Amino acid sequence: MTDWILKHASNEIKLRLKYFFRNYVRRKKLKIAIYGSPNAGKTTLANLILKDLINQKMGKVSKIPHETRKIQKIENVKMKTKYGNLFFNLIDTPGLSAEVKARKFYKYGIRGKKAKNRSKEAMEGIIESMAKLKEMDNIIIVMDSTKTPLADLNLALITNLEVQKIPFVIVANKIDLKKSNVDLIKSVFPEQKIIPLSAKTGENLEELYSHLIHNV
Ligand SMILES: Nc1nc2c(ncn2[C@@H]2O[C@H](COP(=O)(O)OP(=O)(O)OP(=O)(O)O)[C@@H](O)[C@H]2O)c(=O)[nH]1
Ligand SMILES: [Mg+2]
Repeated sequence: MTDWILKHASNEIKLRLKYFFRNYVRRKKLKIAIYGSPNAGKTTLANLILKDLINQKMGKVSKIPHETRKIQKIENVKMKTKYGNLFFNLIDTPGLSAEVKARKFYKYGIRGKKAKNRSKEAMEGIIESMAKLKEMDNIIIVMDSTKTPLADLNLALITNLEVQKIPFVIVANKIDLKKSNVDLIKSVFPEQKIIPLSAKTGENLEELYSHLIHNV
């Protein structure tokens, strides 16, 4: 029966069945997590999605890196689609970096014990995020399209996801800025699905939704 459906049903029917199965048969909630470099705009994107879908907020946004230092989660986010409702837990994670030196924060006026604590908390959060990667069903990798995508742990993250067979999509964020260079990200990751987007203005959010609807 399942084989017959897979062979003959249209994509629309397959998606309707998938959503029906997810919502009424399978109890486990889908986990969609946002990963990426510090300051890439992960929390801004999470806030945008949550505001749009359920009028909630994920957390604080700041120009100071490592603002998010603990994994944050909003459960039971509902996205209405023409195939049925898509329910998921949205997870925001600390910005990934191989090391977080306390002096990184000096230029933002954070010094001494405060800077040391911030760097310790950030490292703990990064380790926890990497350990939890395997629990996620789908990942949105946010990259700052005004910066080189080769910095930080983007490559390690993508390799890790490929090895663990966890589906992901790359969001090239901050396309509202003049310096944005989405082509650079495309040239570094030619095989990957890349969605240009502005988490600040909401530009192209629909493409991310469409990707999630068809791929989660
Ligand atoms: N112009 C512009 N600024 C953005 C955009 N997205 C985020 N920002 C800014 O980038 C900075 C970092 O945003 P966050 O959402 O805190 O970034 P994050 O990835 O969560 O950072 P960490 O939690 O520190 O890892 C803030 O000053 C945001 O206002 C965008 O699409 N366009
Ligand atoms: Mg954040």
